[in-house]
Amino acid sequence: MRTLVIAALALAASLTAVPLASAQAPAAPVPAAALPRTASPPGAEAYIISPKDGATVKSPVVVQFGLKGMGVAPAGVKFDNTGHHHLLIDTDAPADPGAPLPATDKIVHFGKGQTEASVPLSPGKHTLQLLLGDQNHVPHNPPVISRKITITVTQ
Ligand SMILES: [Cu+2]
Repeated sequence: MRTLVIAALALAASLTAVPLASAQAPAAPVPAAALPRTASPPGAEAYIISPKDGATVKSPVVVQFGLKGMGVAPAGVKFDNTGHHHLLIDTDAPADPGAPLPATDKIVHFGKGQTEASVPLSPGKHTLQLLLGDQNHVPHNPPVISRKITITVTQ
């Protein structure tokens, strides 16, 4: 999978040709209400590679994040057509798509640009869904969100 992610990032980089200077984080925090939404390119898609929908797995669950048509970049880095993953655990995406995603037990940020996580889950059924966020943790417009999967965790 690493190869795919690198390829996607390289593709995004080659398509956009943004000068490196624009990759710097903003100097000061921007009030949430003033955060502009970042456009996602047509056809961009987030998906959970593993586990499969309906799978029965043991905790901790290794979740692999897939992304098509965009690249992965760490939080705080502004670069066209990139974002970082958020894993929604047993929850829906927040109703306001223009607000930065909170960090909670159910909304886990992967701000270093991780594409895989080991997630401890209690026994029973759980839902997992990926939602990409921009450098400010705000979902793109339109949102790049995966299908929600349901898994069963056993002891
Ligand atoms: Cu985030």
